[in-house]
Amino acid sequence: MDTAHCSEQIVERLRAASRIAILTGAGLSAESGIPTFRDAMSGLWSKYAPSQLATPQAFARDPALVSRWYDERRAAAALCEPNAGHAALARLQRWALSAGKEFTLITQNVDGLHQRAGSANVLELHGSLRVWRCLACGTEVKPPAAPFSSYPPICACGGRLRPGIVWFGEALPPDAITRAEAAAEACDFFASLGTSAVVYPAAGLISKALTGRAAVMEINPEPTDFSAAATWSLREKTGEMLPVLVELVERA
Ligand code: BV8
Ligand code: ZN
Repeated sequence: MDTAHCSEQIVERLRAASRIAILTGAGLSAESGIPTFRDAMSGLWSKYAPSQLATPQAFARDPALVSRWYDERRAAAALCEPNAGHAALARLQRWALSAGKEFTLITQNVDGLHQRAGSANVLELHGSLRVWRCLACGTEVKPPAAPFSSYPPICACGGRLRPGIVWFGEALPPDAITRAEAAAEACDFFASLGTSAVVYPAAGLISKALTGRAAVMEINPEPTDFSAAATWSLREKTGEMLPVLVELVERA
């Protein structure tokens, strides 16, 4: 089905929806210059795959290396700007709430760009680069934009700081995943945006939406395991497609 024909149907379903749930992945931030998880890494990190570094075992084995990787990603994200896709989702949330609809934005991303674009109440399933936690006293630290001076960074109590990130093998924040699953089950419009949909339990949200009564829209230049089951699967970039859809929704 061509994108123009889909767009009319999508806008119609969005305007008729009562409960909207959106899941985003690294593809949303790709047009802001933040590499996705499957992009090859460069420089010091070129010999690693993200999944090798994004584990408690990697941090235990080499806390300086892993905390440097996260701190460099944090500093890099702070220098990036939200793109038109982030801005469109913030506009869509304002439109939905003003029309008396429920709107839940769920992200797998840890870069904070949705919040910087103006989205509110973002459910961060995999934590945030901007939050670090002390292994000794549990204090949560939101460090200034400048990189840490040494790795692994140390808490005021002398304890070691770890990134406030959900690593592979770790449980997701109970409140975030519980609210995300409830939204995916209850919604009548679900969008899967810029995600390869291979990481669980986040990808399971798409299944929950499909099992319910939701119309499901996917936007991704590449197909995923859910493309065939989606109501609409658009081979587009989110930074290009989302502004078009939100413009049509607001105008209709
Ligand atoms: C857990 C933080 C249990 C780190 C991340 C079934 C059930 C439960 C668990 C599992 C399960 N099966 C397997 C597991 C284990 C595992 C898992 O899912 N493994 C996968 C690899 C098979 N899951 C876990 O370990 C989870 N924990 O279940 O714990 C438990 C329970 C109780 C008690 C103890 C334990 C934890 C998962 C979270 C891991 N942390 N992130 C960090 O950032 O460093 S996941 C990380 O990878 C990202 O956050 C992201 O979620 C994921 C990558 O996915 P994407 O965001 O989709 O990014 P990706 O690069 O893959 O794809 C980008 C897409 O964008 C592409 O499709 C591309 O085509 C597209 N794109 C590119 N440009 C654009 C675009 N799209 C649109 N526009 C563009 N311009
Ligand atoms: Zn401490």
